Amino acid sequence: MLQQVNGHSLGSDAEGRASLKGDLREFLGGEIPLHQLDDLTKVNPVTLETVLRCLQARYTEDIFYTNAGCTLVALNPFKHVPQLYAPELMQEYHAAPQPQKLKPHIFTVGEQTYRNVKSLIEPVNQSIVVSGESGAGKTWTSRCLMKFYAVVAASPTSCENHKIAERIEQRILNSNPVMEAFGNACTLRNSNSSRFGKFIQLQLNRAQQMTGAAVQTYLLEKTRVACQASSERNFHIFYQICKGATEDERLQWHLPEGTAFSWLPNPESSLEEDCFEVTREAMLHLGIDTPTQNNIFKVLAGLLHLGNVHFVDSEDEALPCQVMDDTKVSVRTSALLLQLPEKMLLESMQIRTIKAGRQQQVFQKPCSRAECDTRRDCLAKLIYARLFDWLVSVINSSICADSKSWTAFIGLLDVYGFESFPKNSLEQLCINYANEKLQQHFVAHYLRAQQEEYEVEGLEWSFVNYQDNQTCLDLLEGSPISICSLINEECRLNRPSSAAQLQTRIESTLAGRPCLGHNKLSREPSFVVVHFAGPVRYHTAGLVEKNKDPVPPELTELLQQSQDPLLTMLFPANPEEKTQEELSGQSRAPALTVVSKFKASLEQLLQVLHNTTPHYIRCIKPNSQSQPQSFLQEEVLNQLEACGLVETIHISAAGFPIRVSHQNFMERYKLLRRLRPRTSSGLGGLEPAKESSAPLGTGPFCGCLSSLVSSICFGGLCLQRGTRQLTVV
Ligand code: AOV
Ligand code: MG
Repeated sequence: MLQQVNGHSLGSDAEGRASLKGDLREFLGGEIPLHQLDDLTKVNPVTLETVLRCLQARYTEDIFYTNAGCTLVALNPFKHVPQLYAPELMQEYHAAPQPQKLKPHIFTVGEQTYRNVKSLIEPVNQSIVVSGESGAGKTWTSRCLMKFYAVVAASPTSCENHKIAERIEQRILNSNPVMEAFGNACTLRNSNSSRFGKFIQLQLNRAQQMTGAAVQTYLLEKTRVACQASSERNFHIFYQICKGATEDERLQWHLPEGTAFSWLPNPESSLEEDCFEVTREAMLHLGIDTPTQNNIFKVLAGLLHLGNVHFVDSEDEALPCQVMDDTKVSVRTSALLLQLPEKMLLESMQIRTIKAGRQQQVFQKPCSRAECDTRRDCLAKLIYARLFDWLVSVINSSICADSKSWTAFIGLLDVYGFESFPKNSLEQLCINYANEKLQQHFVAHYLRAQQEEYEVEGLEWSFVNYQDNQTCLDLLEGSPISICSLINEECRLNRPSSAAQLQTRIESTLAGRPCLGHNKLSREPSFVVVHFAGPVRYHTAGLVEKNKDPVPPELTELLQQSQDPLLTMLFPANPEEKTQEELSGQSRAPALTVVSKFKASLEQLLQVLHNTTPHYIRCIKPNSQSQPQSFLQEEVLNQLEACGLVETIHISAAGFPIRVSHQNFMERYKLLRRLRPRTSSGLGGLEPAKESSAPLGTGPFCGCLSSLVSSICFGGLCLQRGTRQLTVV
């Protein structure tokens, strides 16, 4: 791999590091040490190799942020660097006349975004898209940005309409530990991996104070509640309860110390499970009082006991499978904690009810052992997913501002990063599909649209080629036939299809598609997709069933019988609006599949992003062992290649970093119309012939302007392009 980069061998990691110092001179004529290059557009020549070496030189010097034209590259330090996120530093970036002149930092992006909101004409919504593979540092970065805005955009008033009158920023920050406790888990790639996507809108008023926020979440990986891959763990909150509960709570929740739970694998200590107090405190601040919290934890303890229920095949096929003797107590405890009739709980797992005929006659059929297990898991997923959604809605009602009190928002996007595990299923397919969509957004917005705009503006421009991921998206979601459509069709046809059949269907129907990889090595039925970030093998076993995500109506009916206050609220007996699951269990209309729902929610998200000014932060994981001071060239190289960083730098280096619409420019710089330039750089072109008739951002005026101006210092009225500098005092 390394040998292929521009024909150079990059050598081993150690060699690379040793030769770095010498190489600095080679690249830069011996003038600036490589680690001091704050912007990768200044690396000369711009190649994967030079970019990699510059990043490595900086990493070795503990410099973790580097500009790459329009994007910021954030290397994960894998160690605490408290001074990098100190409130004083936030203030420094906030107060700087030109924050982009300070050292590259996520606070530069934060501050620029913040200033951009304030336009002369209309406030402009902004978004920051944080991307990178699993464990690269997206959630960390979003959290730090939220803290930044909490400092620089602090609202002077506290929120009175809440039981705890306190600053809104603090409540917004409190949403993080709660959502991470319930939605993050330890995976092979990241010990605090987000298992849901999140888009948070920080709402600002005209005075640019944060008055509220709204969180939108995407597809929680609920299967994790009942099934964890080997060496992985369940959601943090379960470990937090088991470790953090007091003696009294242990008694109430039936969690005697040392109890082994099937759904709590790998209980060895981790930092996240020590956070029970932090989670509880944050919940309290968000308006979830202690009795409600205790209710939540009691229900979660009920789920843990449910996971300990195991079935054995019955000798008589006409009889339902029986509960293993030594797990009968778990049924009792679970029923007690979930406040369900024990017999009904058990039967809902053991017996399937079928309605048939015109009269909708009810038949009962005993379930096989596998079916009993599936129904038990389904019950847990159903409760956990509803609980998570409810928590998000409580958080929203606690932090969301009245629509009249804000005029623009800054959106922070933190989704699960690209993943490839030894076994990948529908969860990874959805996660990687989301990452493809975001990459496409970047490509469309930056790499393609920007170059097309230069062309339209009539600017001299030699097109920079870039890797488009459209072919992969066509394979995943394109019409009429794609992987998603084939999986959906299997669900719709509702026919028994084996994992091998699905593999054959995908491979034969989509044969020849460039991103469908060769699938020779696997013994298990699977298919390979060559994503922009690398090839991933998806196992087809259980894929269709996961996509259907069926909820037997008996399970919802069971939960509607619960006497538990929380479950009564989550599963009302007479819901005003039937949920998707309930409808799917009761009507004959084809239910929406997981993939279809996810696709629709992603499209909505992209629509929101399209209507904002986007900013990009690329998080890079320097090594897959999450170790500090280790920069593995090949691993970084793969990430740089995948995200098209070199192309981005080329376009940024040759392009125009700031584009101002005709109207905005004239508004701000109308003074210039009457001034003659001091140099003979031909500023006569600034005089617009037909100022009002030109559409915003286009027309001869803007073209001429763009060719004159490669950077505009708004504060100091200074226009410059390369050596032809024009200063207006
Ligand atoms: P992710 O969000 O990108 O992965 P995280 O933000 O959870 O990754 O980062 C992974 C881990 O790296 C964190 O738990 C920290 O230990 C460490 N880390 C990241 N950024 C920093 C930083 N700036 N300073 C110090 N440590 C850091 V995933 O959620 O898995 O896609 O689904
Ligand atoms: Mg994350």
